[in-house]
Amino acid sequence: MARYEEHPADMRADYTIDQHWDQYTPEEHAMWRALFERQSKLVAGRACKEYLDGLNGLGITLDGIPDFERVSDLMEKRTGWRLVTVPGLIPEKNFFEHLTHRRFPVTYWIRPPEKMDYLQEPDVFHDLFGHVPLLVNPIFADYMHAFGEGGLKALKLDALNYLGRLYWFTVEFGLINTAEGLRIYGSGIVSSKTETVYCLESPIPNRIGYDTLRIMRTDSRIDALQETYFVIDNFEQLFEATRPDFTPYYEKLKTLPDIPRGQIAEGDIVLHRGTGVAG
Ligand code: HBI
Ligand code: FE
Repeated sequence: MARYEEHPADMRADYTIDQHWDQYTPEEHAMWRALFERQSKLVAGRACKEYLDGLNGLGITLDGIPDFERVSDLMEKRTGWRLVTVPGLIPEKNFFEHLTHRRFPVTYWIRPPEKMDYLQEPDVFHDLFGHVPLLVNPIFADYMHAFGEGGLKALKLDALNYLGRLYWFTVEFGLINTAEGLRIYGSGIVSSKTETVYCLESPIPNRIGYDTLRIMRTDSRIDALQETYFVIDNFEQLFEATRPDFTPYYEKLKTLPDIPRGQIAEGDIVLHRGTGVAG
């Protein structure tokens, strides 16, 4: 994308830049439409109701890459959240600081065609289609705000690895039990073609009941389908679980070994014992 690379000096001290919505090319809008068309079909019947409700009514549509200011105006009315534009992954401290001010950082660039099915770093589709819809659910919006506060505390306690896992196994790869069956709320899943189906239908991964301490001990990989998913019963459970100060958790965790990715541990609430990673 020309504009940010042409003007890196545009980046402000808080790592934000301007979106320059009018400078997206027809090819970039076409990539958005291809991703939106494919993913919105896949999440129907698989993503939770709260996510699907959020996806409608925010100006995140098939038309093309949305204007972040327009989406922000609609979000702000609902839960006080706005979007800020960033060039990509930003330092943890700045990321968490934005969350504490109900600002969600969204990458401005979109993936190239050769990376349509998978990319490591979040692009505008992952952030907007994946993260933003749940930010208009009041409880999840409060969870994300609390996460920012918790993140800044974890940085001070040198416990970011533990908190990062909680973010990974809830915000990015979380599942939720509903009356209609298991559903998705994790952003990394809903923005991924393969994982949207795999996480619910494959016998390979473990599916374990939510447990904060257990999650913070669980090793994960960022470049493969998850081998373990954690399941909540509702968003209140998630918000309540993250109310307490985690300092005592971090102390206890220092005495406990990590739990390998695909392993079932003692005390797990096993909802599905995976057949183990293929191959
Ligand atoms: N930066 N732009 C951006 N988006 C993220 O999701 C993000 C980040 N920096 C750090 C970070 N996430 C992680 O530390 C959190 O997932 C915990
Ligand atoms: Fe993400």
